[in-house]
Amino acid sequence: MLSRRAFLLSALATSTVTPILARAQTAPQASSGANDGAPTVLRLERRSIEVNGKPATVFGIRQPDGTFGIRTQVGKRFRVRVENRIDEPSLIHWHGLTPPWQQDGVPRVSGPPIPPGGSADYDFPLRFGGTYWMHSHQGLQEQLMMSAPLIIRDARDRADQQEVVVMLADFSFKPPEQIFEELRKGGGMPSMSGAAPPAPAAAEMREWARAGAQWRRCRAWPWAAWPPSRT
Ligand SMILES: [Cu+2]
Repeated sequence: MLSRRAFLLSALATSTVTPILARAQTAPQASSGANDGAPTVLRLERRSIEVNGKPATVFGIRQPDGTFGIRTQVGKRFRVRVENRIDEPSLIHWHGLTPPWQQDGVPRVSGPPIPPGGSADYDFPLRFGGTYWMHSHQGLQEQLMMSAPLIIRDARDRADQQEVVVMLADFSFKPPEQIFEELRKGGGMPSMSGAAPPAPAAAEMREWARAGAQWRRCRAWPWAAWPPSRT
């Protein structure tokens, strides 16, 4: 049994899973992304997708025009307003960016979550380019796809090349709370003999749960080490 992290990494490495969230655009698009004028609005909302012919309701982070996430560039400010349009609190972490800690989007560390119907404003300089992502740090919302691309272009990008952003996510019709509870109880895959020692991945997941699963996993991504210092 693979841990979620291992699955994600293997999916990224082999691309053997079907991308269920993909957008393709030709770079660059001057009208998209954060800017120095009015804030870019990101709406946290529920949306419907289809997986293997069956409908499912998941979360999404989209601009009012339907754009998933943000594309912007080094040198601009990350001026964003997050509107919570779901019926539960949420807070979005800008994975890979280096905001002031109060804008880092970790509930009860950076600040309180955004209540249903509320909003939060973000404003900080973008110093590094990269292919990042944004995701909820509230409960198990990220497991229900409360995530989106976060693309910061820099001078090395070439405007004459097509840019395609593909974001992969694993999905289950089983509610994430149920999956988490099964992992917490030691529900590894039973062995052929029936002795059912816990699989290493399940043991690893339980360890993460004890230590704060989301934060640990978030920090474990390789690009979390870049840039090397935080402001
Ligand atoms: Cu993260």
